[in-house]
Amino acid sequence: MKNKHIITASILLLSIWAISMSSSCKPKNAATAIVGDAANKAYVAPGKYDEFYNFVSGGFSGQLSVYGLPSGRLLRVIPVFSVDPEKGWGYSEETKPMLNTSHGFVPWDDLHHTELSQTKGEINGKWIFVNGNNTPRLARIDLKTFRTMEIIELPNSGGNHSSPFGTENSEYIVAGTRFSVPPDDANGDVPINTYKQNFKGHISFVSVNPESGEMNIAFQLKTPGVNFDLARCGRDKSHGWFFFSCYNTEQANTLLEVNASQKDKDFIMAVNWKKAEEYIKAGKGKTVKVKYAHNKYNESTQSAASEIKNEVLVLDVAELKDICYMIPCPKSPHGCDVDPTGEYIVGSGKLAALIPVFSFDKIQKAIANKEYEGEYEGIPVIKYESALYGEVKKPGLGPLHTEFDGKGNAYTSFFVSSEVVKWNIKDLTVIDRVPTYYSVGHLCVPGGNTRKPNPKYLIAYNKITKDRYLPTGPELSQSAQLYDISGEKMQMILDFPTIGEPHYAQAVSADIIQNNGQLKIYKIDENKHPYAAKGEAESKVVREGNKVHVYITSIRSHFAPDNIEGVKMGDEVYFHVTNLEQDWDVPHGFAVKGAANAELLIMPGETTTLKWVPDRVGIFPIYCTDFCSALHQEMQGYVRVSPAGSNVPLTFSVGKTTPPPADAAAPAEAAPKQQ
Ligand SMILES: [Cu+2]
Repeated sequence: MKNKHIITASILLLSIWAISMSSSCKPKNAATAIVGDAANKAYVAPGKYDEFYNFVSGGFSGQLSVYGLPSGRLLRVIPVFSVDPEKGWGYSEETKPMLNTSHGFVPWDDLHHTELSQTKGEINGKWIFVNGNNTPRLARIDLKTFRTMEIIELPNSGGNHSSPFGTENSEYIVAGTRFSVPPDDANGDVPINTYKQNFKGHISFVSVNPESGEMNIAFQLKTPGVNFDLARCGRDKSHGWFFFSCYNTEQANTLLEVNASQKDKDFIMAVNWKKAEEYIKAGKGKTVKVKYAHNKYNESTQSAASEIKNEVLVLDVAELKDICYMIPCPKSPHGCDVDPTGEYIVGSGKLAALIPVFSFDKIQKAIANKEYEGEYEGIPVIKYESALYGEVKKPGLGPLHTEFDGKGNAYTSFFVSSEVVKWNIKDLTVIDRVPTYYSVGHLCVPGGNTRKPNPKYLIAYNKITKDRYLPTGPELSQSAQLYDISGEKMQMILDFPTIGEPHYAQAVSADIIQNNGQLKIYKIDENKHPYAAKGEAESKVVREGNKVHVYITSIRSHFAPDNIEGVKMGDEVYFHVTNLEQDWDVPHGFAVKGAANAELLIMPGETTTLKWVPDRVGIFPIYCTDFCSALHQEMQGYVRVSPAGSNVPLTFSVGKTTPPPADAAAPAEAAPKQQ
């Protein structure tokens, strides 16, 4: 049986890899991989800036990290889908709504891919979009502030892997479900083995406002129930199209490692999104009842709000025949990458030993001439040979993902054979190969998925580290490797550890980010936060029932007020901390003993709120957590908590030292009993 042979071959490939990894982890040339002038090439002298920003997905950390290249210096971790006590993300009252979903507060996700916003197929430095692969979400980060500004949940989706990939002017960010599931408006209480009848895929086209960046689910495509893996937009001549890699076209519902590897070929799905837009305009979209959260951070009030939405427009691609076309692609394709000219589409079958390269012109011709080999659930399947430009023969084992240098070369990662292979797109010949340490996933060339790559470096994001760093117990940090690709041959120049598990990452020339209007402070007179105290004179403590609002300011090196009395058991205390500083890089922190959340980190001119419910009577210190001045250690205060029903008046002060009242040492029993 052919299928059986293929499975056996696939398992064999993986076994060979497993044996080679366990018996001789270190390839022979590992020790000598870094040679000659490599150290100089990656060295960025103290005080000098890096040439590129590298935005690296954090995988199961749920966050995005930012590195400088070529130094590999970690510049920032941007919290997105996971709570982050360092910055109070998801802990402050202002940011909690950002993590709201139709399931309620979801404080974690699995962030796989990045998409820098583009204009005319080039990176514009405005925003970076990232995906949440678990509870399907898309996020937008503003590159003026390096902060998450918007998160939108995706209905009708069981995961969100094929995401967030954008069109050439960021008209849309697309998000294809990884797991097909019954649509949200269908009865989902069905036997799992009715996958073929009941499970459907959905791809969301999320529009992006070119001025504000605000996202909106413009429409979804309802597709056959398959797993969508990765995607790329058409470029230049193929602008208007989108290409998605699909696996599990077998529609298996169990043991996918075997059952989703049955077919010799899965598909790349080509989508004519301009055609889909026409259908939407012509009213062919069907409004479907769903439930999803749309969370936005308002920079003026410095607060987020979450809205639950209930409808989405859906186009059924099996009914509207000329939106989608399937292109057979060997086997279980991961990467589906379009070259800078928009003519070549590179498929990367995880279990294949060749790289198919498809031609956009040939695909168009095949559609015009109906060169089909049949249909897949109502979608025409273009003949493999009719779409194929050619195959790169014996490039390596397990191609995963391809980036481009804009000089006619492609760089493909090979997970199984642990290497990066450089090959020529036109003649499909291999030019160079270098080992990775070990088992590389995605690659990144700055601008490598745009019309104009900046091909100085290539970074490999590896899944396995083994012996690269000092041992740290059972878990080793994942590793990235930096290669100089400015010459004919690739040269490894640096290893650097990463946070979480990086999947896709992107890099951009530093001047594009530096010159995008970077924000240095929030102007205090533009602060529209409802609980801001824009000067110490506005600081106060106000009781509303059992809610105590503390309008507290911070400036080097004290809080105002710093003595608060009259809080009682049963109160909810809200510390609204306004940082009065108006200098770059002078945040203050805020923490209170026993708070069941995190600290706050408040930027100059910003107001942020910490909720605290005291659990006992006593004196509670508050202090600044971010070393802000020589007298930072003195930046502290006290809150007195009295029993419920106590008659201690609500008072607040700073700098006031009154003589001790006569009852200062009054025994506890003099106060009303604690309840
Ligand atoms: Cu401070």
